[in-house]
Amino acid sequence: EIPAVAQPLAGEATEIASNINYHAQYNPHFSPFKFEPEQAYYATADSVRDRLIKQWNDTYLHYHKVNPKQTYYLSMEYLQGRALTNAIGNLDIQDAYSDALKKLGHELEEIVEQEKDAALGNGGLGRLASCFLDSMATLNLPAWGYGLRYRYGLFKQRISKAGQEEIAEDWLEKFSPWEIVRHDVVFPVTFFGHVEVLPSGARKWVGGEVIQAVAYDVPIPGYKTKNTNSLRLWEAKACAEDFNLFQFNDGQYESAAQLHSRAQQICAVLYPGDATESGKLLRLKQQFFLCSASLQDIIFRFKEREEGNGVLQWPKFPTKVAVQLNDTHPTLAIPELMRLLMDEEGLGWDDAWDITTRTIAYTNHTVLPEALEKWSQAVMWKLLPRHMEIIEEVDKRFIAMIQSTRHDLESKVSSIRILDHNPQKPVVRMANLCVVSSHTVNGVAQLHSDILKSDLFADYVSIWPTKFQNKTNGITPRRWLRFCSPELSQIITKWLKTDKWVTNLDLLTKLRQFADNEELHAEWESAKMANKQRLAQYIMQVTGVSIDPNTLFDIQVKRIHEYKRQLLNILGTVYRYKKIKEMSPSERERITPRTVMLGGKAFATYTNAKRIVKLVNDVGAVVNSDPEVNSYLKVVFVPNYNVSVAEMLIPGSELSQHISTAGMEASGTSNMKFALNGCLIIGTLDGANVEIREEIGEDNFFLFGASAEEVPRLRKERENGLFKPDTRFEEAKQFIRSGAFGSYDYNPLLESLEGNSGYGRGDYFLVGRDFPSYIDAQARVDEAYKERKRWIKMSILSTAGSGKFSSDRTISQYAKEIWNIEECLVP
Ligand code: DL6
Repeated sequence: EIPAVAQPLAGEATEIASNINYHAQYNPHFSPFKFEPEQAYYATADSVRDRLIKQWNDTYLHYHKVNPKQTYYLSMEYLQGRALTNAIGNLDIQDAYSDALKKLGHELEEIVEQEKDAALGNGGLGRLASCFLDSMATLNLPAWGYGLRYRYGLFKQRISKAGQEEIAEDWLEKFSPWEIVRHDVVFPVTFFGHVEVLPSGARKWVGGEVIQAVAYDVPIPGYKTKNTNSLRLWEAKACAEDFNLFQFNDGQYESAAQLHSRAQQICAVLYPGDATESGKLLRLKQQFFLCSASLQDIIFRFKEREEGNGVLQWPKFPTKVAVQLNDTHPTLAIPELMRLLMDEEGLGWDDAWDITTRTIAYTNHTVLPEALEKWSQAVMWKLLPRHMEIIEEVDKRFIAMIQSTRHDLESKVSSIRILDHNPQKPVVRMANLCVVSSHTVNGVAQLHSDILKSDLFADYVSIWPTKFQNKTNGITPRRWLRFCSPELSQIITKWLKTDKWVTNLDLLTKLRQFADNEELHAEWESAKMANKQRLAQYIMQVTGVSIDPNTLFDIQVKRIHEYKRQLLNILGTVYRYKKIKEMSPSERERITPRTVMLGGKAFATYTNAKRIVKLVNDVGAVVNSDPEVNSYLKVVFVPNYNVSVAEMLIPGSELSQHISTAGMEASGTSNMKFALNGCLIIGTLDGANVEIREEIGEDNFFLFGASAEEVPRLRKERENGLFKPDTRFEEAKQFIRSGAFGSYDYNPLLESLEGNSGYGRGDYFLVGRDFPSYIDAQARVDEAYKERKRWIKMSILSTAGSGKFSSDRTISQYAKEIWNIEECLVP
């Protein structure tokens, strides 16, 4: 029952309590006679949302009045996680809400757990987009996100005897209190059809299937500021006229609602499987749906804000609009902007091209060939005939430019042009289209940006030397320290005598002067221990495994992929287990006890990744029930890794593994979250690891493995039969093959690490090559952990050196160096 809030309660908390109470009574979704945690969550969220909506409206009106240049971030993915803690934290009303809920008989910590994660993304790329939104609002930048409102986000992972099972994640099962449906913001998006030539000679895309894009707005509050930006997610819907009442009444139910069901498919799932032709077509439809709806909306807003300034000046468009493509997924924004400007607004090619190329910028997030999108020309002609005409023209003009100005590159034309006319499989290379059509191209860590310039995009660099930039990724310090580890945050604030570090993360360097202070050491250790205990409870709850907070907590959590080398971790753990078994009791006395935790989702059709998940679980089952070993080593697979689980794991970590084959991880962002939380890193010189090590000092980083420069040579040597595996590596594989971890056939997985070359063989990711140096680095970790003072000092220095990795820094750089936008503070 809802307690009456009529008693004399003091101050803000009283008002909030009665507001929550009001929402509990009047929320039509729930019975007004119940006030269980779920109802309390929805009522609290509705109450917080009221405040957000006020700020969000004020922000919209202010931007409308000032009419500044505004950025639009186009991304197929956002990994928002939960919103409640973040919203009340950013609004700085945490204590008042906590008190109010107490008065109503609930604990805030318990209430926030009711919220389902909004997981509209796969991994780092989507979470980066969400961190960027937080920083854009915090920095008072006029900047919006655009995405899709997937009905089912990233799948829920369940672990059974067979390994990973995927279950649809119904984040909208009840409803999300954080979105505001905008029935007044709807745009038609066309697919298929054909191109007609009008009497004027102009070309027009006609016919086809028209689906409505309806806006759902998610308010994005900045930290301690009134500015509240938008994340606009598009939902697909068919019109009432498209429902064939005649057919329905005739009993033809499916064909009567055909377009409705086709519309529903578009936003049904994040990343539909694309092994089939229909799957590919659906994914392409999703991409175009995002691009077309967003650009129509952007153009509408541009016109609305320019109204009253006389004749519309189209060349002004790039001075009012910046569009950032988050990887190649929204590439179709390029031909769609061209089409809208030419076919709908009547501009000529040259003007439209000038506007497009001054508006659009592209971020590359991977050098992995399989992740560089290439779309079948045939599918594109069918779905988007007018866009293919435009892409052909861009390609033709690019080639003509090369032929007339760059004879030295003529032999390269076939590889740098946009269309690949390979008769077996003619495709459109989306990354090439992005590079040719964007004013700026950036990588996401210095090493990655250097590789883009020296390798993937080298020929373009010689054409446009100033087009390429680096913007090292960052993470929001609000979610990833201030809110997920309040204990550590309090200590930092106490020692720095200010909480300004939350928006000026460079201030953390001041912790260095206290790195040897015993009082700080004691406080630091006790905060870490509290986080470890909380994590141990969570692990017990979700896996039933009891872990000891006095052991070294060693964590690797990220998408499961062979290049990220979870296999290196588990082989190292298998080797450790075998060695412990062989030790005498007195030798065991010297062991540093460890709890190894791995977590992450494997793409549903990625067989080797799923085998890795199974292996970790099988190893865990044996090790954890071995009484000889389990006080020295435990192995846990943390199921269903997502943003909320990360918020639990990262503060409780002491060592984390970022061990990809050098040159393959564009940046990584969880490495930054761990370091910020005082966790030490064992890692390769890859992605942002390089810069993290520079910032926190090489003595505080456990480095191992080949460098990116060495990797091509090592692969060649291996192909030539010149690689001799270390006996320890052979021993670990042999132990698995012996059946020590069950009878599942791990041969196909282990064979991928053997032989000299071939598909799925030849150890492309150099696990065997890096294994010995990995084992040696782990031995250094064991020794360092025994020296408590040294370890705590390293931990403090990790946090102290993490200032650079705030997404506030990254976004300030995008704003100044790519978007040319400025703060627009809501008064
Ligand atoms: O830039 C965000 C994130 C990086 O931190 C990761 O290193 C990178 O793998 C990821 N890239 C992608 C793109 N597709 N793939 N693979 O997710 O971006």
